[in-house]
Amino acid sequence: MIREKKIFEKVGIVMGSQSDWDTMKNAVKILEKLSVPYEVNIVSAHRTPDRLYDYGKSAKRKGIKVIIAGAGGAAHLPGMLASMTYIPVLGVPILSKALSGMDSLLSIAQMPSGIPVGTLAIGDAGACNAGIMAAQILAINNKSIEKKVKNYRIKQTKSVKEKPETYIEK
Ligand code: RP5
Repeated sequence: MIREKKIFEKVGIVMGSQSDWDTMKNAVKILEKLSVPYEVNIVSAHRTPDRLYDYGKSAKRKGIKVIIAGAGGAAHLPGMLASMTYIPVLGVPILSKALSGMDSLLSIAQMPSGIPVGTLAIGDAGACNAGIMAAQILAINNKSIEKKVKNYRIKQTKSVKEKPETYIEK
């Protein structure tokens, strides 16, 4: 019998500000559902550059396998973290007030060649999908996470009704 190796792996969720938490908690919710270990921190590329550096340089040592970074406006956090580590970084553009998240989206997506950030959708859907994608990445080497992801998808498919509620067929 091949026993699965006990790996102390987790997802690192970071956000530029407390104000991003409402969005980023959607990543936490899905990781909880999929029983994926995670840690959460506020790290601002502009307001706490030393914390950003320390986080990027220590992430691997702490067992972080994927980073989910949410930021809004001049959203440099995901890209700067990606520049400091080989761990894959998933970027979540926060729905900013001034430009409806387009500023966040473009500043996360438009990385120079050589330093990738996997950019998700703006806002809640992006944070949720970043959580699922992080779980899918960990699932490559972890059968129990793979099973959780598969079950989640099966349940989701089953939950979609064929006809809309209150619609009366003629
Ligand atoms: C970014 O600036 C944060 O990611 C946040 O989305 C945005 C605004 O931050 P606050 O002024 O609300 O703290 O760094």
